[in-house]
Amino acid sequence: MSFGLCTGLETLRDSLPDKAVRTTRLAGLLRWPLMRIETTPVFRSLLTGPGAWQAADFPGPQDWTYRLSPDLDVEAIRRDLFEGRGFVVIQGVPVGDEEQARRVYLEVAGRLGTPMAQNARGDLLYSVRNEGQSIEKQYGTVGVRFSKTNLGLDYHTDAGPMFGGGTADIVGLLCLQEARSGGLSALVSAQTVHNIILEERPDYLERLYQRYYWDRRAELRPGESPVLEAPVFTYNGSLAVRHFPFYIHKAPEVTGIRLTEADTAPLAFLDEVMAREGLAAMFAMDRGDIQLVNNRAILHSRTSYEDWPEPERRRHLLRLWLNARGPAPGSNSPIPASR
Ligand SMILES: O=C(O)CCC(=O)C(=O)O
Ligand SMILES: [Fe+2]
Repeated sequence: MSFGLCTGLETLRDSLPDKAVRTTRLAGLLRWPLMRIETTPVFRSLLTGPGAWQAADFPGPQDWTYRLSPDLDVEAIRRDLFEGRGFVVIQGVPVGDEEQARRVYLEVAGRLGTPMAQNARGDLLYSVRNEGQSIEKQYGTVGVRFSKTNLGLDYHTDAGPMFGGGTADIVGLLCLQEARSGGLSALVSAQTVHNIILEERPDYLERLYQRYYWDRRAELRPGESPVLEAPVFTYNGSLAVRHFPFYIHKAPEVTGIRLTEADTAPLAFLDEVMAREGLAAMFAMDRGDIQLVNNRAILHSRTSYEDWPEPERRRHLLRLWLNARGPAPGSNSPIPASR
């Protein structure tokens, strides 16, 4: 279905059924098919269980750390990711030979899911390192990402605005080189954050279950929409989070639809909650460590960092996105990798 341009566009859009191909405007009213993620009713009870943790619940990093060995317990890792705290670190990947490290990484992670393409080019392993990009000056160019800078990254989930609205079930990061200083990882539980917002600002929680526009920052397949419409929280028997407010704040440049205080205050509050003392599990990744996080249950961040002067000693992580469950019911279904 496709509609011509007309006045009262927003009214027209709102009157159209979900999933229908609809039109909206792009800098002078170009047309594109919209991508929408289904919303769910707000979950208004406190979430309990091992997924609703705070840092103090763990005795220390040994609680979430595995060691790579021939009898690595992949089923225990899977349970940790999907029924437990939502993250693990696997130590001991040999990284002296990068090709070998890539093979081992793909082999281990491949036992948990199917690697997904991370950009329109189809990369399955993506280098997170400072390539001197300027988000400010180059934003909107294909491949310009925070992951190619040494900036700190605020709490987010990965792949939020990516292909077809699909997102990764698991995010992996293998550390090939550490920074000279900084670059620490911090993780928070979406369930814990959800509980806090429910108790303190239930009105904000309502908004976070409604859709926002997300700029998809030029990482598009032919014919795809440059924006996604998706809520931050959904609850389909379990809680799922999708968060990268920078791209929500960028969306008005594409859609022409301004964000109001009622849109932005809940996002800011979410960030404020995540920054609270005592919530985050924090750790440094060493060479040969793989961090795996459940990308719907955990929000991750890293502090800014400084590199060694030698180019070959730059901090370098290999990122992997896994589809671990096959297409999930509802809207967050990941799209498998294609090359
Ligand atoms: O550099 C890190 O530690 C995390 C990077 C990250 O979150 C990302 O690339 O999405
Ligand atoms: Fe990330």
